[in-house]
Amino acid sequence: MDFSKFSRRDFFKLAGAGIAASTVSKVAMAALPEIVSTEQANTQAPLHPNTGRPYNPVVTLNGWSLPWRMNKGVKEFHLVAEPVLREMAPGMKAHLWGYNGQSPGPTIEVVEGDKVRIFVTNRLPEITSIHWHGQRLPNGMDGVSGLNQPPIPPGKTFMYEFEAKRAGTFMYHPHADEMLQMAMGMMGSWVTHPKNPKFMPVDRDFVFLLNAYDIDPGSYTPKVNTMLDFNLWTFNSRVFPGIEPIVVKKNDRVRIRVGNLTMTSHPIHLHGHEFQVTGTDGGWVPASARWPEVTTDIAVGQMRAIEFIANEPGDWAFHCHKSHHTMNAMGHDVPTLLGVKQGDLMKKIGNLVPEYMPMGETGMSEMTEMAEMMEMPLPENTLPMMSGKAQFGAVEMGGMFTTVKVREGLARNDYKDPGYFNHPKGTVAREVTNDLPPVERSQTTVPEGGMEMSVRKPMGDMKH
Ligand SMILES: [Cu+2]
Repeated sequence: MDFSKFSRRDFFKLAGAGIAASTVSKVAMAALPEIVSTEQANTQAPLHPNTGRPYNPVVTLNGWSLPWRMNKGVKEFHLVAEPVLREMAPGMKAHLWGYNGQSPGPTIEVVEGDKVRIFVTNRLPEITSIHWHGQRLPNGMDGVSGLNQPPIPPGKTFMYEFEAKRAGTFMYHPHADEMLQMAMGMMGSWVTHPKNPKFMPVDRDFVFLLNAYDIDPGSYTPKVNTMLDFNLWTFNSRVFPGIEPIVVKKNDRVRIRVGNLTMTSHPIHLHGHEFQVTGTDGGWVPASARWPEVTTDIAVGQMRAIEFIANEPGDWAFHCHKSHHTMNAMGHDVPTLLGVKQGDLMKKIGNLVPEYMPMGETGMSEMTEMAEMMEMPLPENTLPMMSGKAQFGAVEMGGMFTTVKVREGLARNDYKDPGYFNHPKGTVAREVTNDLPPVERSQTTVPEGGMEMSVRKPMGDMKH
């Protein structure tokens, strides 16, 4: 296993930090799996297993997979619940809670039938627990604090043990002070690979979570009581243009697994290809029960795996189709002034209300330009509402938006951003000019003396 990219902190260092010291004796601490954590927010290379049974690893979008150790046939992981600093896109960082240095926490990958032991150390200022969303397990391992277990107090380490009985896509999240802890970013993906690596094979397998935050412009910490009016709609706690592209080789069979831990549904839409939903919360969908889609709605608490053959080269948009979810923080009380001549009205109001920002006269795109022209300063730690540039100009997106980049001839393990798509000549929409192909005009002519037509009026025989 390649640990070199992670910052390693052994348990004795943690004990030095004061929290773990009270929990278990040094002897017991030394017996726990090493804590591996990262501060990086970019997509890490897949973790190819070199212990345990073989499988084809997933790639976590803007995330990583947690290394484990084998202990007498049991796969042991160590999760640490703790405050983290997450870069949501260059220019904005958030104070979140997560696991092992990041939000979301690392992806946990196991194989169907694996015996799994997960140590959970609580470095939060309050109790927590972990629920293993979607799994078959003993009732006492389900993680609902109060119902299935006592909560994990701050500073303590608990142990979960179960067999990964069913292959599929799962999630993990706290089930103690759940609203607050999930609003703060505590969640992660879990993939149980099939026992037989030849079962439903794909060339590239991606996973990420849909999550959402309410962070006021100019601030760093999410508001935790928000129910619907979130202002940052994220893939794995990242917003466009901070979300990395999903890079695939032409003709690859691609799987993308998505779990939704927000408070609303997200119609996830892929451009340029049709896909099938091959996995749901309950497992794999038999081939005879799948149908083609270009958008699939993922409800709250659901997981979906979609699959397609990436046979159309290009930079294809992949996003939530709720248009507010492809925007970054904006005031929802922005007045609509489409068609209103604003002149220097804005400047005048701006003198009275410094943060006043109406919708533009011809649309919102204008606002981006206006803000740039007037050099309207954004508050500190705040991303533009719509941003991102590509080869043809501003993309004017934010939030839950990225691209699937399909390219010929990539190496099997190459996930690097290949840059912009090089369009074949004549395949880009363009302005109409004089070099249009000649029009074939109809040869029909009107006979001399005009044409006789009979017209039948609807309800013509009614007398008035
Ligand atoms: Cu959405």
